[in-house]
Amino acid sequence: MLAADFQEWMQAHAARMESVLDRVLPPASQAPARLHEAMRYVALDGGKRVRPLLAFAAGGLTGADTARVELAAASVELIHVYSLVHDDMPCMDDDVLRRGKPTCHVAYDEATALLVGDSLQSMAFQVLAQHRLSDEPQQQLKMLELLAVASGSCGMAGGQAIDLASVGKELTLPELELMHIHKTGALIRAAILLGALCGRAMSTAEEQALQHYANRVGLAFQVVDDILDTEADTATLGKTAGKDAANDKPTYVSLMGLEPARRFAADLHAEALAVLEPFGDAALRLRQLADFIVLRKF
Ligand code: GRG
Repeated sequence: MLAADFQEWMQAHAARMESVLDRVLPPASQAPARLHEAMRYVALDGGKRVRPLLAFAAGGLTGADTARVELAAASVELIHVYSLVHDDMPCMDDDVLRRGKPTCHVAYDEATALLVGDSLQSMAFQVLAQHRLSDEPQQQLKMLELLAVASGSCGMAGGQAIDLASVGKELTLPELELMHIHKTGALIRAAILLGALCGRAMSTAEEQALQHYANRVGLAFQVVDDILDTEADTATLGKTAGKDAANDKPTYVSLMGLEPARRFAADLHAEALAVLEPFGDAALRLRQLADFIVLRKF
């Protein structure tokens, strides 16, 4: 059971993300209108906003100005939405439903979906570069580099390549973990680090602890995603359930079985909470987000 004040915090920050995205995305009336309308269709009014919430919580840890964190958080969400749009395309996962709505290439067309993803990706870096997000220019450059590495071939796009190559194959657990550390984990880690980097400089020990937390919640997110894919229904998920098995994709559930996968998620959760101990009360929201990631039903 999530605390009422945490639920309020999540709603308030998700609403804040919505208004920042609304502000940074070009209006649907601006030419090329169809492309801008489609970008707004996929980015607004949907999703759990887990990555932005993690960025806000990590920013809280370093006393960051929320007006800065919201832009860093938006840049990560823009990359995430681009990845969903491309992932749903016929050349990849070929899906028709995302966030409870027809996918971009279904609502528009394939060429538009490709351009929507490209444009959202560029916009993410535009947002990071256009505004002052840290008092230290070097720190801001580090943020740009972090997001670029996390989304590129050594991060999310690389993880997607491993994923596409693994269809119908037997992977070992370490191979599956490597895939997810890239595909899902890299962007979750970037969200947490970008949020924190908007604030005061961290000690090496603090940064290591935060990275450790990020790695554990990133993996827990994926294990739970695999469990939900087998257990939840399409209406609850807002995306097609049972896709992994239908596509013969290796998952934590297919490799370990349902109960061991649940125990693995619980172990990752416990480890994520343990590494936050030195931060004390300042890490409350990060702790609650770890709970949410593991307990969520969608
Ligand atoms: C196309 C370069 C490229 C990468 C795609 C992240 C990804 C790689 C594809 C998304 C497909 C997918 C189902 C991945 C597994 C876990 C995941 C990232 C789920 C979607 O994230 P949520 O649950 O989605 O945070 P919402 O809609 O809530 O934001």
